[in-house]
Amino acid sequence: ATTNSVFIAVIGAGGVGKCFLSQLRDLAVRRPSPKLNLCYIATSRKALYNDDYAAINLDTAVDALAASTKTPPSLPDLVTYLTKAPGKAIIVDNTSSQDVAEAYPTALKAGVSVVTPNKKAFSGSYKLWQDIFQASAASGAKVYHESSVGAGLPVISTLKDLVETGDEVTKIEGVFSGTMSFLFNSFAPVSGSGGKWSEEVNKAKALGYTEPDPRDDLNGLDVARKLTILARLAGLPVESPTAFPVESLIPKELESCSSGDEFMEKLPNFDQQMEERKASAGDKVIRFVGSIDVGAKDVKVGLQTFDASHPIAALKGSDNIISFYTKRYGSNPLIVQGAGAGGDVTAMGVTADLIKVIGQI
Ligand code: NHO
Repeated sequence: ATTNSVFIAVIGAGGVGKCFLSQLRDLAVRRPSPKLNLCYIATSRKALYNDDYAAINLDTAVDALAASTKTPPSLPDLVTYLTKAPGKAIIVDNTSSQDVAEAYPTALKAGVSVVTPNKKAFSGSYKLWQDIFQASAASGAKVYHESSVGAGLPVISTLKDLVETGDEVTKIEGVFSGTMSFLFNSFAPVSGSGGKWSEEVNKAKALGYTEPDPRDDLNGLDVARKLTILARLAGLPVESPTAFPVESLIPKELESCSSGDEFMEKLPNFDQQMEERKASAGDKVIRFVGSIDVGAKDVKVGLQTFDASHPIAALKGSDNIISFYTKRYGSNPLIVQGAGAGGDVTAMGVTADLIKVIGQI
């Protein structure tokens, strides 16, 4: 390894992680300098790394990891390992782990940059948020998390640009969940009758749209996390994703299920409840939306009804739509729209963040 190398540690090799690794392999070919050196890769059970930081082959990394007999070191030990690398180091966290998220301040303080689609760090306690950005400002290590909202869509970068250029964001609203978008677009389409609720939930999981546990999507928490992140970037010090009203679509009787699998098994028993909700909208359609009224400091998440002609009703697939109302844009909001979930589009946001970090460290 030479100093003209960037050392990359990938934590998490699931749906998003695998897509990221394949994008990283292509990026390494397109951008030979600095050399992108994958020096560490891990899942929750296994790790693969070389004590001398020799590059792990990007073509075979996933299989080599599966065959590895090493277990992951503790996060502080991983940070120590990375600080001794012969070049700048970047952690790419493709997990949804709270523990990994809580290690960001330690990594950043030590000069290790962080790139991630994991929402936990940015939507957890406000203190963790402050610790992360203070650590980054102190050391100069970078932290980017574009895919924590709207997958690869330019949502966070757009909001940051609006704020940093001195515009005044008054309201942000839209559909922030790829899973919820897919579910309502297929369960309650503008025309036609739509599928069974539980079957559509199964499809969303199989397509890689849901969180590792689909209950995190259906209880509204995933959207609440995204709104927490955007509200904080817009200047509201929201304490946590449970600090404002969030409507859950988990039937009361299933709140006590001990696993995601048990939940999915019992969900079909509640299809009728969802049919009734759909019917209660009459000529309109139901959609799961979120909004942030910056002036009123009001954040909320839940079901609303929309006319068939409304852009929110007309969304397709797993698309997100996010409208930014600002002083400059006046009554016609700046709108970002497109696929909001799935491995490849989420990994794209992670890879784009990685490219930004490489250009800055
Ligand atoms: P997986 O497939 O469960 O993979 C997680 C990996 O992390 C596994 O390899 C696991 O072994 C590893 N892991 C877990 N804990 C670990 C630990 N402590 N140490 C080491 N490894 C550990 O999850 P995904 O689907 O690949 O998701 C990965 C991350 O991307 C999550 O934080 C997720 O929130 C985030 N993300 C995913 C998506 C998506 O489309 N799949 C999106 C954004 C962010 O925009 C998307 C989105 O918001 C999806 C949302 N459900 C929606 O809108 O519907």
